[in-house]
Amino acid sequence: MNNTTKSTELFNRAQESIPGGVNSPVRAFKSVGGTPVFMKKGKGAYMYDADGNQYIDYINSWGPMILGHAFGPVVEAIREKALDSTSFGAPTELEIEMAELIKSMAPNVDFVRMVSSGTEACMSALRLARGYTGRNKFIKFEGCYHGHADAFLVKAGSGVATFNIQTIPGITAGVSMDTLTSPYNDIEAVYQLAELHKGEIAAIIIEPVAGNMGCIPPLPGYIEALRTLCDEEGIVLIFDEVMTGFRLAAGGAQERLGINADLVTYGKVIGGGMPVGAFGGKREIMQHIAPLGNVYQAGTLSGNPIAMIAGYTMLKTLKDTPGIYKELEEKTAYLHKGLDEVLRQSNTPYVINRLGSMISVHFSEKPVNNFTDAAAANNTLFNQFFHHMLSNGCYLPPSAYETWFISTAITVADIDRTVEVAGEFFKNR
Ligand code: KE4
Repeated sequence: MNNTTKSTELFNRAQESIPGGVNSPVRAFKSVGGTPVFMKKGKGAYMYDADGNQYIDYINSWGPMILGHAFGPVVEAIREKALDSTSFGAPTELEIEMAELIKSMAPNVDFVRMVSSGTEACMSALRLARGYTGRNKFIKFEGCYHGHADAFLVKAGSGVATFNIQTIPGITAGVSMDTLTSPYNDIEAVYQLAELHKGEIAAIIIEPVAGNMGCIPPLPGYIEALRTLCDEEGIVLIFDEVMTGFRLAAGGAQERLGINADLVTYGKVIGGGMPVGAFGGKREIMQHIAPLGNVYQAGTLSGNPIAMIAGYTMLKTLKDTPGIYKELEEKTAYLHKGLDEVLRQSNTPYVINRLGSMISVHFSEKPVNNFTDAAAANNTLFNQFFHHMLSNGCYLPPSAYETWFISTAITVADIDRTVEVAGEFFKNR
C-alpha cells in the first residue's frame, strides 16, 4: 500500500478553502471513495504524488496530455512565449496561425473561434445554432457531457452521472424545458423525438464517440442516421469533439467516422494542457458569430498567447509526426488485449469498449451501448478495482463513467505492469 499521508493532510487543508477540496468534482474520489491523491509532478507517462508515489497515468488530465506530461517542445514554447507577456487582449498573428493549423487538420471547418474551455465551446455552439435557426430546443443524449452550462446539465454524463445527480439545483425549468434528451445509440427514439418537436429543434449535439459514461462507440449507422435526420429537418448537427478531437485522428471523429458535422467543438488536446476550447464549422453558420454576425460570444483570454503556443505546438507535433496515431492506437490495443486475457481467466463478467485510444472496462454481463447499460454494470466492483490499481501505481479515472486516456509516452513495459496488477485483482475472483 502506498503511503499517502501528505495527500491526506493536503485534502484536509484544501477542504477549508475549496468546496469539496477540489476545483472540479470528479477529482474528489466521491464515487470511488477514499482520499484523492494530490499530484506534485508529471513526466512522460508518469505522475508523482505529494508523497512521492509514482503512477502510470491513464487520465492524462482527462485527455490533454496525449504526448505525455511535461512534453519538452510544449514546455519550452510556453517558457519562451511568456517572456513577451502572457496576454494582450488584442489580436495576434499566433491566433491566425492556430486557426489555420486547425483548419488544415479538421475537415469541414471554414471558421474557428477560440475560447477557454470545452464548456464555453459547447455553450457557444448551441447559442450559435439557436441564433442561426431561430429555434429554441435541442437534443442531447443521456450520459453525454458537454460541460457545465445550464442547458447541458440534464441527464448528463461524467461527474453528473458519477454523483447520480438527477436534477441540478439552479437549472431553471425555463432552461431545461428546451433540453430534449434521448438514449445514445437509439435512432428510433431520436427520430420520434424530432417528429414530436418538428420545426422546433435548433441542434442535435452528440459526443460522436461517447467518453462520459465510459467509452461508448456509436453503433454502425447511428451517426450516419443523425446526419440524415439533421439534413431532412434543417437541424444543426454539432459534434462535441472536446474529447475525440485531435485524439481519434488528426481530423478527430469527423475524419475517423467519415461524417461531417455542421459545427464541431474542441477542448483538451487543443490546448496542450492550457485552458483552450474552440468551436468551428461551415462559414454559412459561423458567420453569424459576433462581430461578423449578431450571435454574441466573447472572452478576455480567448486566443491567449500562452494557451495558443501550447496548443499550436501540441497540434503541430500531432500533425507532423508520422504514425503517431497508429502508435497511440497500437498501445491501446495492446492494453485491451492484456486486460481481456486476465479478465477472461476470471469469473468476472466484463465488457471492454474501445475506439482508437479511448477505452473503458465495464463489469457488465451484457454489451454497454448506452447510459442505462453503463449504470447497470457492477460499478461497486469498479470502485474496488480502481483502488487496487491506484495502490499499485496505476491511476485510472476515479469513476466508472469515464473513458481511460492513453498517451504516446506510455511504454509496453508500463502496459505489461498495468495488466499484471489488474491480473492480481481478478485472479482471486
Ligand atoms: P471543460 O469545460 O471541462 O474543458 O470541457 C467540458 C467537456 C465538454 N465535452 C466533453 C465531451 C467533455 O468530455 C468535457 C469535459 N470532460 C470531463 C471528463 N470527462 C472533464 C473533467 C472534469 O470535469 O474535471
